[in-house]
Amino acid sequence: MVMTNMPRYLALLVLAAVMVASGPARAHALLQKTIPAVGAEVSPGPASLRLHFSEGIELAFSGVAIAMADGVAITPRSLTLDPADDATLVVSLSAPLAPGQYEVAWHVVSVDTHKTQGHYGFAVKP
Ligand SMILES: [Cu+2]
Repeated sequence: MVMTNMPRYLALLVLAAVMVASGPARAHALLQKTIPAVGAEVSPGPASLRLHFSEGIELAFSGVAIAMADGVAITPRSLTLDPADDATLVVSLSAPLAPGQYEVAWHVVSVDTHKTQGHYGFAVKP
């Protein structure tokens, strides 16, 4: 009994180890770097935002929402991928952001079809 169950038990252990090793760190698109940076205070206000992820992004299934601290939404002019880097979303704005506190909410689908989402803030100084 013990002998015949051993291989299956080992196989499950190996499978678990593989899943841990190739889990979130490699397989999902995590936000790695943004411009302006997370929590930054910048001046003058940027005319675009850049969000760099750990994996390539499927633009059609990804989105970025920008809102001021009072809840007023900033409608982006366009959302594109950096032509040189499919892991970087570029949010072009109709005008440079005015001074204030901003919250950026993002959701993306990486090229492996996994969904991730998050949010961060930054400020534009007068
Ligand atoms: Cu993934």
